[in-house]
Amino acid sequence: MRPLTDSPIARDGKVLILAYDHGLEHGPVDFESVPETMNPETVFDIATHEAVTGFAVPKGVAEAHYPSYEDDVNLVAKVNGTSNLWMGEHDSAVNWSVDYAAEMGADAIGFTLYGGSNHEVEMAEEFRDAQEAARRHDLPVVMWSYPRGQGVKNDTKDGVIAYASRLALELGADVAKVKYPGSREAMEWVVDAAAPVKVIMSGGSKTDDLSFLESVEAVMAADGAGLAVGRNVWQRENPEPMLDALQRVIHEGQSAEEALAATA
Ligand code: FBP
Repeated sequence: MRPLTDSPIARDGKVLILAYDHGLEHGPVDFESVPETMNPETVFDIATHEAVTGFAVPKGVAEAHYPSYEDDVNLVAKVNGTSNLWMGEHDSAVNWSVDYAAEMGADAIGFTLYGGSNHEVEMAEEFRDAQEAARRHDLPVVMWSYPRGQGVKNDTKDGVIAYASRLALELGADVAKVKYPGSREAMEWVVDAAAPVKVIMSGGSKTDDLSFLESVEAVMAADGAGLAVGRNVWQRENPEPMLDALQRVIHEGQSAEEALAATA
């Protein structure tokens, strides 16, 4: 494991990654509610908010826009990803080498692993190559650890999510990004299962301000390290108040209600 103390993707041990790989993973439909977000520059601008410690994008988006933002955002190179058009068993193509991501100036790499998929074995082997290359470049590794596929009956069950965070530890990630298991108590198990790997919550589809911030508060109370979020930030007409609130909950330890009251 690589301690994150000298990595810009963590601040005082807390992580807030803004994710923008949705054009690849879900397609342009995710940009319909706020059409300006189709333009990656709109979301790069959002990622310059002080609360954000890392910005996760696929290679093509980074090649086109990161050079203009390299002083303002910390790049998390999302090195694998697959479209929603693919209907087979869950899998993800490695479409960005770690060497090239490092050359481009990446501060960390992101890698999806679908534990439980019929492709888990080959994905774990691809993760090995990416993780070892990241070590050679001294880059931390964030695992999007999402159990899915024929081996997984219920991917929202706390035991399955604890297994997901544990896979990140066992395979050599530095940060495990997992789905929220629904309560602080369940999240404690998920965090304990991966220690000392840092565990962060994956944002999910857009919800109302309070319930979203309450889940982030529960993650922090469970000793989680923070959040990786996409739609719950940039699908808001004005994402700034939400990022202000996340700054308060993640970096300043406020409750969801305090943070919302302060940003109202
Ligand atoms: P969200 O906060 O919008 O859920 O983004 C986090 C993320 O992991 C993205 O990096 C990725 O594109 C998406 O979720 C995957 O979502 P899904 O659960 O539909 O595969």
